[in-house]
This record gives sequence, C-alpha cells and structure tokens, in this order.
Amino acid sequence: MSTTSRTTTTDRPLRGKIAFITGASSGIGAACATSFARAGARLLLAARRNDRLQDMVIDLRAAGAEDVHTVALDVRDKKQVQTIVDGLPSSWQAIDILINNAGLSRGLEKVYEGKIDDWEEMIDTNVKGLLYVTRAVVPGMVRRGAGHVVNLGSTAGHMTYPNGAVYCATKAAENRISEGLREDLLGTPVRVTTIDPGMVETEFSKVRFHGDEGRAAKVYQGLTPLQAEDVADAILWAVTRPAHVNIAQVLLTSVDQANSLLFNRRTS
Ligand code: NDP
Ligand code: 8X3
Repeated sequence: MSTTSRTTTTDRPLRGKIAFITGASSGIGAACATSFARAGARLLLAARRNDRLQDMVIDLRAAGAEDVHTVALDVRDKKQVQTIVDGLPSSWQAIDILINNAGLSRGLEKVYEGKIDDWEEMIDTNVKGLLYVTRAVVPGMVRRGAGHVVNLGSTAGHMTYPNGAVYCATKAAENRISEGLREDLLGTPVRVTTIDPGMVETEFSKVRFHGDEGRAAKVYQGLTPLQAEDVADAILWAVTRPAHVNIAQVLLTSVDQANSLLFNRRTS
C-alpha cells in the first residue's frame, strides 16, 4: 500500500469528533472550521450570518470535514441558544468540543464618554452569550463523560488599554469564567482551555469601528499581526493533547506585540 495515500488518526486527529464553533462566519472561528475540517472533525457551525456559513460548506467538506451542519444563532438570545442546542438532530447532539469564539468589540472611548449600547452589546455577547452556550452544552459533556470547552480570551483580559475598559473587562471576565468552569468540572474528564491572543487581523476592528474600514486598517499598520490561522493552530494543538492533559491557557501574540500597550510599529 502506498504510504502517501494512507490516512491515519495522526493526520486526522479529530476524525468523527463533533466540534461546535460559535462565530464561525468570520475570522478566528472560520479559520478553526478549516483547520478542524483538515483534522477530520464533524463541524457544527453557528453565527448570525448563516448564509456565510452555508457558503463555506463545500470547501470545508473538500478540506476533509466528515460532515458540516450550520445553524443561525445569536448567542445573546438565551432562549434561542437553549432551543437550538436541545433541537439538534440526534446525530449532532454529542458535542465533543465547544469553541466559544463568538465575540466582538464596539467603540474605543473613555469610560466616561462611552456609548452604553456598545457596552451592552459587548457584555451580552462576550460574557452572557458565552455563559448561555456553556450552560446549554456542558451538561451533555458531563453526562457523556467527555468534552473540551475552548473559550476565546485576549491579551485584553490580562492588561487594560486606554479607551478599551469595557472590552478588556469582558475578556477578564472570560478568564475568570474559564478558571471557575475548570474548577467546577474537576472530577470529570471535561477539559477547559482559554486561548488568549493579541492583535489578530480579522473583521474585529471593522466591527469595533462600526464598519469604518480606513480606521480599521490603521490598527494593523506598520506591524505584522497574528492571522486567524495562527490562533486556529493553537486551538487545534490544545484540543489534540492526550486526554489527561488540560492546556489551561495559551497567551499568544505576534513578535511585534509585547502586551496590550507595547507594539513594534515600523514607520516607513
Ligand atoms: P470577527 O469579527 O472576524 O469574527 C467574529 C465572529 O463572531 C463572527 O463570526 C460573528 O458572526 C460572531 N458573532 C458576533 N456576535 C455574535 C452573536 N451575537 N451571536 C453569534 N455570533 C456572533 O472577529 P475575530 O475572529 O477576531 O473574533 C473572534 C473572537 O476572538 C472574539 O471573541 C474576539 O473577542 C476574540 N479575539 C479577537 C482578537 C483580534 O485581535 N481579532 C484578539 C483576541 C481575541 P456573525 O456576525 O455572523 O454573527
Ligand atoms: C483583541 C485584541 O488588543 O485589539 O482582543 O483588544 S485587542
């Protein structure tokens, strides 16, 4: 038999595993979908823009996904979250990996000048939405005695930057929730990882600046930011460690970033 055509569990380490990725329509979530497809996973993809998810299906199958199921989901809607998780087709219910990735920033303003609607959107999505999805999915993992929760944190959760207090607070909350969930799951085999990237070039800044692409582009000017694939790579690594190994936290930045405040920007 030709060794080049042989497929092994080593090159498809997630073969048959169901991975539920929230916020899979863009950026880090979409990159995770691709890397998990290559690893042979069955992909359960969620976002509000289900049309985008559907457009990804053919490519994800071609990349190696065993199966792909998409759902339109707004993680801020607790009833919708529970209804969608409870109503999954039976072949999709045994979720092995939950990637709590859906999230956003809105605005870059001093706390005393910030827009309350922006704050609420960030808190409702990044904190409450993450909790709703966790609450709906993790009981099944505990019952089945298997599972891995990966939450998207940020360098912003480790150090606040000026004008970003509320976004940074949501990511600090994510860190504390990940820690607490790990404590609460002690005694079960369910693992909890927080992946905390620095600046990643995605639609994140465009969303932060309410669609202002010029302002968004300036965020990445003069430096080499992380790409969504770099973060997906870290996530794939964390979920493919032996079952007794829990990667609690991965903090990663580009070489042009030291922390939330210090960047190496080239001016030429
Ligand atoms: P993108 O804007 O490219 O992607 C965000 C994703 O979240 C989209 O798929 C969007 O889908 C989804 N989303 C937003 N709100 C909701 C909602 N209410 N319900 C369901 N899905 C939602 O940004 P990133 O890929 O960069 O961000 C992904 C995660 O990574 C976020 O949690 C972010 O905070 C975090 N992060 C990002 C960093 C960066 O510099 N880019 C650095 C560190 C962490 P849709 O609009 O279709 O619903
Ligand atoms: C996103 C990274 O520094 O733009 O979490 O807030 S940052």
